[in-house]
Amino acid sequence: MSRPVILGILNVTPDSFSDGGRWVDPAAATAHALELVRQGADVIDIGGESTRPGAERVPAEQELARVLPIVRELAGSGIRLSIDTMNASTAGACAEAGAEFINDVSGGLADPDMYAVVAGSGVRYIAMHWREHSATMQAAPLYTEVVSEVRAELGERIAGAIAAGIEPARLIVDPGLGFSKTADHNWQLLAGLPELVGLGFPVLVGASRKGFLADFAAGGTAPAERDDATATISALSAQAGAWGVRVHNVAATRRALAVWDRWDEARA
Ligand code: PMM
Repeated sequence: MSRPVILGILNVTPDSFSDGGRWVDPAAATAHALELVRQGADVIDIGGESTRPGAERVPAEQELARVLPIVRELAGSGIRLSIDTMNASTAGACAEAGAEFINDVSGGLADPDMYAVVAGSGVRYIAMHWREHSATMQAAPLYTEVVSEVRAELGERIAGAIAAGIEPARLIVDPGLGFSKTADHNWQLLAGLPELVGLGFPVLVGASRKGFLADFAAGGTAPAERDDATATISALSAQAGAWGVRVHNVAATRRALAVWDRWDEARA
């Protein structure tokens, strides 16, 4: 497949910035995941703890109680799953229940047991660039040269993961747009995607509906108004060599990637 993998977002949280509270009921969550797959999602990324700026932490047991029934149900239907968690205990239980990816926004910094659990489970690991927890992460994001610093810090996460026994072929990296970053930092990281691709690992891009896209909203101020801008970024990320995109509106990104794919095919 030449186009990037599409991870469809399913937040089973009461407080995520764009879809908080909508999919808390397991039946509604499962139905939404099936709809995202119908629209073209390759993988469903399930999160049980909000990481929006200012969010407080959720106990790991509560996070697991939110996601595990949905993981079991969807894995039973043969759907490929990613679990958005910073907790090794949640990662381990979900891997056992059939998840294929662990998506750790802290890149292993939040839980010292994460790398060992992933190493032992055989799942793929998405290491996102992160500096601190959501409660304080937007206080004063500081970089001299954001692309080279994010690249170097992701390199450190990769080295730590490999040292803990995770095979390199199982690793994916993510620049962590909006996590301890200003809008300018996000744009510089998008423009610098080829440099991150140059690390030699698949790169995932998570721009969907984030605040830095508010200037390009279709109409009002609701996060969903940023879906056109998100789909545009999906196509540009494909062009820059991204492995995958993590989005709320799968249908819009799927259409944008189909256009990109046709364009790319004509070049071959
Ligand atoms: N962003 C959010 C949550 N999880 N995971 C990865 N790998 N990359 C991201 O950019 C990312 C993430 C925050 O957004 P949400 O509230 O829409 O889930």
